[in-house]
Amino acid sequence: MGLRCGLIGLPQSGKTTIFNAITAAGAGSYTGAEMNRAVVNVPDPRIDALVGLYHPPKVVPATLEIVDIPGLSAGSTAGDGRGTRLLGHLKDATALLHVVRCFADPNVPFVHSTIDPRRDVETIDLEMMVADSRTLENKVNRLEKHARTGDKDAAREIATCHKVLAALNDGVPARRQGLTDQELKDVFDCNLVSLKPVLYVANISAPDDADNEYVAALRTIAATENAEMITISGVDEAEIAELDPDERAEFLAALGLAAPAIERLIRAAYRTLGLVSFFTAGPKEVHVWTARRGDTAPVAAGKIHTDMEKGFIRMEVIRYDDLIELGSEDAAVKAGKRRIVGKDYLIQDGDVVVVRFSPRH
Ligand SMILES: Nc1nc2c(ncn2[C@@H]2O[C@H](COP(=O)(O)OP(=O)(O)OP(=O)(O)O)[C@@H](O)[C@H]2O)c(=O)[nH]1
Ligand SMILES: [Mg+2]
Repeated sequence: MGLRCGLIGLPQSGKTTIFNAITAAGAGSYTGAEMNRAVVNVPDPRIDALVGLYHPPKVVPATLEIVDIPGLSAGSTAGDGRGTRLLGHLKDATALLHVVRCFADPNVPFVHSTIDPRRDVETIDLEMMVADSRTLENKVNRLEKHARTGDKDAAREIATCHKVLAALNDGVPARRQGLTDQELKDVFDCNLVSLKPVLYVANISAPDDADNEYVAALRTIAATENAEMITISGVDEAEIAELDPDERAEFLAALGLAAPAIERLIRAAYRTLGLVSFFTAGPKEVHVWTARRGDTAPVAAGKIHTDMEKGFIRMEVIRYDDLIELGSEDAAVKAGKRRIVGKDYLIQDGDVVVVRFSPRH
């Protein structure tokens, strides 16, 4: 399961600059008139340590797909506006990275003469809600004839659509409507953009500007909706991404940054989405897998192969820290650090696992 993030924000907020910083200007990226798309490996220092133990010929990191669309402006989703089409590129995104301009630089044009994160966030939310309203209305129109012939499911889905529509009209994005599991299922096929979890990205001019008043305003917005916010200096990070690894570490240190934007962003995105990484590791391959926090062992095993979920027998788990500290699987087993767990075990970030399953289940 690759993570897919869509960059969203006003024009000239710094999305493409951040896209370039994250994707190191293009490795495997596709650049079109209407969007940029790239797949990057998720950096994880634990991979190197595991490779150091097993020296496998193959290493498979987790991936992040990132999509960058041009900025939306107020009114751009009205009618069959361009904004609607642009948002269509984000339909399959798992999460949105909402880039908000938090730097005041008169030399960089902007749609407004002032910097105001609240106004900007509300503008983008509104565009998403307008687009979602139309999607829901279309669904209602489509289902009405079924409901008239007594289709109970159709009637329930219509009722849910009306409920979500009413809240959108009141200015509440779908992600903040507290929808029940059934309601989420009812609107699942709509791929509502305002339902997607948001990670706010404050684009600042320099890392030491991370405490400016705009960042503070955005942090408040993020806090009220229980979302995360990170600061990224788009221009600096784009420069960092172009350096070779040695120089990169030096440059980061000089800027007072602990990790490049991609690492901070990924960690925040994983927290936002409740994702954890677990590993399979051996002489043939080190492989990073992504599961949801709270997934049981069989569900996590199913990320590796559906047969492993269906025929799940047990999982053997060594914590990454124990494995590295003790230096080998054998040593970990001798130290009693390998646990045999069953169907109820909840997968943890950093588990190194072997799945035992019956293939002909
Ligand atoms: N001073 C300063 N300028 C920045 C920063 N980030 C981006 N810019 C500049 O802002 C301008 C717009 O940046 P883009 O990354 O193209 O913005 P965008 O959000 O992709 O814009 P659209 O694609 O038009 O929606 C460019 O000239 C960037 O060099 C920053 O952190 N500080
Ligand atoms: Mg752009």
